[in-house]
Amino acid sequence: METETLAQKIVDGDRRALSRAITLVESRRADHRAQAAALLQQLAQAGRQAFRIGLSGTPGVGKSTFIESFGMMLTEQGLRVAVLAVDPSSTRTGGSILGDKTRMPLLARAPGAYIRPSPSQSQLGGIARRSREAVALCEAAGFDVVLIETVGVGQSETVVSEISDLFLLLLAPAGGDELQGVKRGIMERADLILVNKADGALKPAAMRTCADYAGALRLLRKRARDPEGFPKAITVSALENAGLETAWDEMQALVGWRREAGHYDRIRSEQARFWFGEEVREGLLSALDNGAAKARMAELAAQVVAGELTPELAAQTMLTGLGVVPR
Ligand SMILES: Nc1nc2c(ncn2[C@@H]2O[C@H](COP(=O)(O)OP(=O)(O)OP(=O)(O)O)[C@@H](O)[C@H]2O)c(=O)[nH]1
Ligand SMILES: [Mg+2]
Repeated sequence: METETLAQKIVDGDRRALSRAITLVESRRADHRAQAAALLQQLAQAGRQAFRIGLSGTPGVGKSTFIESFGMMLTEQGLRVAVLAVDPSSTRTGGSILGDKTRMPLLARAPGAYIRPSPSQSQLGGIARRSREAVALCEAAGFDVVLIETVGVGQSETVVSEISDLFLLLLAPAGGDELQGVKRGIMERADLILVNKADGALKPAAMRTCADYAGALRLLRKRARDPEGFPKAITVSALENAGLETAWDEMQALVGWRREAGHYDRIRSEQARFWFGEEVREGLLSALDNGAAKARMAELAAQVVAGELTPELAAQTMLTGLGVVPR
């Protein structure tokens, strides 16, 4: 399909065109990459913005349940919601978003919602780019809210927080009073901590965990992007739909403040700059990832091993061949 036609259909809200475009940005083929880049440039002109919400949490914490309940609440308010997943491992079973469609039976059928299954095999760098581009496509398609889910295993949180306006960290009630080994780097990225499962017998533990995290958040270095009182920790129950309105109010309050204070646009610009750099770095690495480049590397490496070339000169020869270092 022509890029212009595809772009127009996406802007008009055609779901099949959107799915097709996401498949396009997931492709590694050079001609697909070129078409994807042209498509995204064209769609950027539409200037549409969604509220991008990143969501992370360890397996079993209730991400799918939360997205189902929270997503339904938003669609019932008339908002259009897209759900994307950043799945850092292809070997993961059970929690894959395909399985998630069955964990989100209501949202999967809601007319205002769109759930995109995550691609199966991939490397993290590739995932980052695809997720970011898929978010841009959903924005152009007119979704009001884009939820980007990832399982909490480390690196994928960086990816998700760098494509989100707001980063949610979902936690489960802890047994004791110890913090759940959440890495400092992840805590520092959180805008709102939701302690889930605050219901039934788990409620007291959830309240304690929430208080512990509220305390831990106060010890973090203050960020320019936050108003007084943020980042904050609150309890929710995705299962019983408790606290979800409050959570949504907090999210809107935070992002509303950031918009007024100029942080919203600044954060988005910084993210764009970050991804530009990543894209260039990734492009340089992928220039090494083909048969001809690998053969040339092997050839030069053999000369280095044989003592015919120094590592420095061999590297320079390689880079000159790639056009990275001038002749
Ligand atoms: N009591 C209680 N249980 C919940 C709540 N939310 C989720 N659960 C349960 O916790 C279990 C895991 O929920 P999921 O939503 O699948 O968790 P997840 O984070 O998506 O898990 P993965 O996809 O494997 O990473 C399920 O048995 C849910 O029913 C809640 O608010 N309260
Ligand atoms: Mg899940």
